[in-house]
Amino acid sequence: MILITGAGGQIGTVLAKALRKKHGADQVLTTDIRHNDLAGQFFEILDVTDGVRLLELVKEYNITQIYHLASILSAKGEKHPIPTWEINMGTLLNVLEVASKTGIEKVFYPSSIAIYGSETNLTLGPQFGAQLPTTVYGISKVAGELWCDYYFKHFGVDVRSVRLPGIIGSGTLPGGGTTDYAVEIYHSAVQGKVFECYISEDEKMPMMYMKDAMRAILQLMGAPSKDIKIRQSYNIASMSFSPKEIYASIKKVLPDFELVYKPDFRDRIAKSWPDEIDDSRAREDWGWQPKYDLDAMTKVMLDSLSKQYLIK
Ligand code: AKB
Repeated sequence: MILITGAGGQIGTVLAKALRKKHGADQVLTTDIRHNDLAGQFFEILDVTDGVRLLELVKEYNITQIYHLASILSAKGEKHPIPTWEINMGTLLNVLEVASKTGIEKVFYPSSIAIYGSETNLTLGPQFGAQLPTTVYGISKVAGELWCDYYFKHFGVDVRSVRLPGIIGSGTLPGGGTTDYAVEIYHSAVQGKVFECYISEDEKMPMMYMKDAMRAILQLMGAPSKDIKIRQSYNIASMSFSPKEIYASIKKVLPDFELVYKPDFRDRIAKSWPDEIDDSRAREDWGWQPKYDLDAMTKVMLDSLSKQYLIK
């Protein structure tokens, strides 16, 4: 059975659905610190900082794979640096420790484009090197990647990871991230509201449509172990755009949509990240290939959200 931590979040809710479809609803145990409507047939409250409880659940449900999504993201992390470090690192170490003690077959760990930092002044983030993050979240992801590699080399834990860009989907809203504007903008557009954008107009960040992100995670986790040659984390890329570009893409469909720029501290975080990342190793090693570009994503996001808001 598969255990997902942080399953009530933006990625967790969609991943739980995808894993249920692939492996069967009775093969997925979702966990989170609070109950969620999309929790599914098997759900347990779990604060992953509690390693004893995690171990109990792994034994009780005969868990063979863990997808560890619970984490505090970049913007929220800057408001609570020490708790963010404790939560992000403590939970990962509990997962890796339990995996090594119980013979879990595979672990998935999402890293992030936040591992890069402004000192490196990058346009294209490379697969290796140049990891000088300026946020606590980014520091925790760099350290987390190294711990994954360590547990693979020293204890044989088959842990796999991708550095996720901003993920955009029409389901559960993201919370506490720097890239969240790229989801919120679509909600404002379909509701006919003026969007206040906290990122400056030309600031590009790497982004990805949720369906592509799901394919990447499932493809990585399904690949033969010998093909996973990088055990820190793989860069995966799809599209990269600025607020001005996503605004223009939405205006092609909704010409009356309006936006005002009010950059805040999140703009500084965005500026510390590269515009794009080099994902050639993921393409070579396990065949990664994105499908959606900005206009294709805009179309599906606007279609899907228009239906959701009509129902509400
Ligand atoms: C964030 O903005 O913090 C996340 C991320 C890029 O990891 N979406």
